[in-house]
Amino acid sequence: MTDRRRRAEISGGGFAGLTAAAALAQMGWSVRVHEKAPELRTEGAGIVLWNNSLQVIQKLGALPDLMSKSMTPPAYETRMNNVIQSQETLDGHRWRTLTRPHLYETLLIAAREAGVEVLAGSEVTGATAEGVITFADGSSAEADLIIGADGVGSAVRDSLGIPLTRERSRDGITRFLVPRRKAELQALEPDTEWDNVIDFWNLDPRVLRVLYTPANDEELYIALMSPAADADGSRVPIDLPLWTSVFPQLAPVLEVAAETPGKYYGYQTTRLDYWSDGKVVVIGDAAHAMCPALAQGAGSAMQNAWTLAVAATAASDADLPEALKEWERIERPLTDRTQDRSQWYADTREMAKGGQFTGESFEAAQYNPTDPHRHEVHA
Ligand code: FAD
Ligand code: 3HM
Repeated sequence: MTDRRRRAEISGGGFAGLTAAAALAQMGWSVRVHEKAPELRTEGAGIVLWNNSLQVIQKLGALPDLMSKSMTPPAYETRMNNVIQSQETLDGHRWRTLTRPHLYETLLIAAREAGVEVLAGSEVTGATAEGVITFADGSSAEADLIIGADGVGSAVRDSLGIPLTRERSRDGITRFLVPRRKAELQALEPDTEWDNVIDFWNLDPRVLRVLYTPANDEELYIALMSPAADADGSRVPIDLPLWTSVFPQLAPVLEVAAETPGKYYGYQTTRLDYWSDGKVVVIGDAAHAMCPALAQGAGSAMQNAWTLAVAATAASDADLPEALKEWERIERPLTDRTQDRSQWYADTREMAKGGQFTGESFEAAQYNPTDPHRHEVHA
């Protein structure tokens, strides 16, 4: 029997691509994911997820897997020069901290269980609005829907010539996964709750920040922030004497970070004129790379991957290009606001004041992209 299911080809097997793939396959599509890397694994260290992405993971049936190796810290604490500015418990709100490899595995399993074919070492060179995807080996394929989920340097986006702007920030970050070393930290600073997320800011006399995020019982995610212009602060391997002089209580974990390979990542925001062209649509960092301040890059990617799958499934083949435009019209404003807010935090470093989980800064974190009534206006 011929396969009459609609076919989706996805460029990029990151968080955006795998989420879209799992969702579409569960909704009845035949899906292939092309990942250019020779092996299926993720770079990076830890990640924070909020209600918007956790709702999507739940809908995919992957929540038990995700919960098995993640945690909800007792509070999100912010310090300035080691003085506590706020301790936000976020009671009643959903959030989890975890490692990137664990999120990646969770999504990969969900995608494969839904029947997605994930091809490593398959590089996409571009796509056409009419629905042809091309590969580095010279081959091509036709699809009813093509998704560019191929990150900030998206080949799919660039092959379509979608105009974009790129805004770079003065600060950047180096990320590490290290052992928790909780007993050693506790010995150095007994009154601290070392299960908290602790955002250690120092602005004066020098801008250096450590974001301390426990990811599970064994692993800790630490992100070391400094301006790109600070050669010693942004050096990798890290300048251990410098970092321990400013954060002596973190010495046990900074020592491990100093021996761990890493890469300094400069913050940037990418904004596109439009997200789709004919049968092709871009999602995730390919569409809306953002500063990490609100911890919403992957969250927004997964949220949009889900709503895109719902919108594409509801549309007929003939209506698909228009349905993609309508999806962008409805879903994009929140992502635009999230990008703007994250960029503002990166520019102003206002997060150092703490108390950030309110109002506009908490909007994306509370969003439920799986609620069919989410855009209804209530009188
Ligand atoms: P990517 O993760 O970049 O995946 C793209 C994939 O496509 C890659 O696997 C790549 O190899 C592949 N690819 C590229 N080109 C091709 C091609 N031509 N053909 C085939 N495959 C290709 N987000 C959060 O939600 N919470 C956080 O706590 C958080 N913290 C962050 C901290 C830092 C310091 C940074 C820099 C980002 C953070 N983010 C966070 C953002 C998050 O990492 C990204 O937004 C997210 O990973 C984007 O996912 P993606 O799938 O769109 O892109
Ligand atoms: C989780 C998280 N939050 C904020 C930043 C930042 O401001 O760089 C990075 C993160 O990984």
